[in-house]
Amino acid sequence: MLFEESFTNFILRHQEKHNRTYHFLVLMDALISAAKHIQHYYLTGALRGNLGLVGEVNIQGEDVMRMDQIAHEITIHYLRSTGRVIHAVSEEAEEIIEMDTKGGRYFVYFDPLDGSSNVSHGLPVGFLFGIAKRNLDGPEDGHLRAGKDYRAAGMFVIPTGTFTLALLDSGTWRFHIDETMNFVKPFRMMLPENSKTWELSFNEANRCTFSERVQNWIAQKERKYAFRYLGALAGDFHRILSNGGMFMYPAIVNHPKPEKNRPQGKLRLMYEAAVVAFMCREAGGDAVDETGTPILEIQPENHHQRTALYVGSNPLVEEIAQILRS
Ligand code: FDP
Repeated sequence: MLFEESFTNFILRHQEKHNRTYHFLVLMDALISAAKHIQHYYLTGALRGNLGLVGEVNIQGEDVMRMDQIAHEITIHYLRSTGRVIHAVSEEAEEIIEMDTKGGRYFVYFDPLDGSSNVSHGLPVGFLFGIAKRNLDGPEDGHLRAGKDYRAAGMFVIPTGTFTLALLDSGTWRFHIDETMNFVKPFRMMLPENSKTWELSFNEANRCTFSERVQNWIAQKERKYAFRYLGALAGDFHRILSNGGMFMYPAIVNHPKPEKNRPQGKLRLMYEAAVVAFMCREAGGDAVDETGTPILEIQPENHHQRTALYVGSNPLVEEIAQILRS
């Protein structure tokens, strides 16, 4: 029989190697429990009629709760129970969620169910999270941290049973769920240098709404790379991490209905863009916004701030960044 190294063992070794406490282990255990719980709901959701829209009634005659709301509540439950989280920011909550403001050590920024257009089809969605740490040596310095100050960031692609975690200065690692529902087999992800497998991932339907220079850049590349788009950032970025290339959600600036323009971009900085940017950097890649500014350098001004995003293999991100900066 073949037994693979478990996630718990992997993190334990990591913490011991760096002389760290076990608090982080407790936090990770909570996030993993939340992800498994969400995955369970997701897998059985269609059967129970729970993947529908708010206002619908399921086959048990209960009001349908939106899957993203369920995922949010599950995550809050597990995070709160750790006693290690000061504040959480969730895509599903307008306000910052206060937890253990005295004893907590971590800030957690998360989107518990990303890629909502896939939900009613039962197709892959993401659970993305970034973790920052309280300033333990002095007065607290605020909860809105730039991605460069994250200690870790990760994503579950639900319900595929894959989990990817990046640890500050220690790489990006992928795990798979085994028959006992444990994440196992750490595998270090590095973006492939050979461009043969590279892909571009973006919503082609939006193409003519991008700035002219972005459209021109795409036109130069379209014969070179395959285009792929699942419509869930975690799933699309999962492919880019393995195959290389670039995921982008550019600013919408040329929409035929100007009120539909999104010059700030669509994705959320703290729990979407900075999370994948952090994982990408630890895997040898990079990420920038519409001005060519590194995503990890952007200091958020509010917790639901949006940004445009270009993330992936260095040569492509560098190329587009130069165009965006010019
Ligand atoms: P969604 O709005 O469907 O929840 O920010 C969320 C996100 O999904 C990403 O996961 C995804 O990459 C993108 O937005 C999809 O947006 P489009 O449907 O506009 O392509």
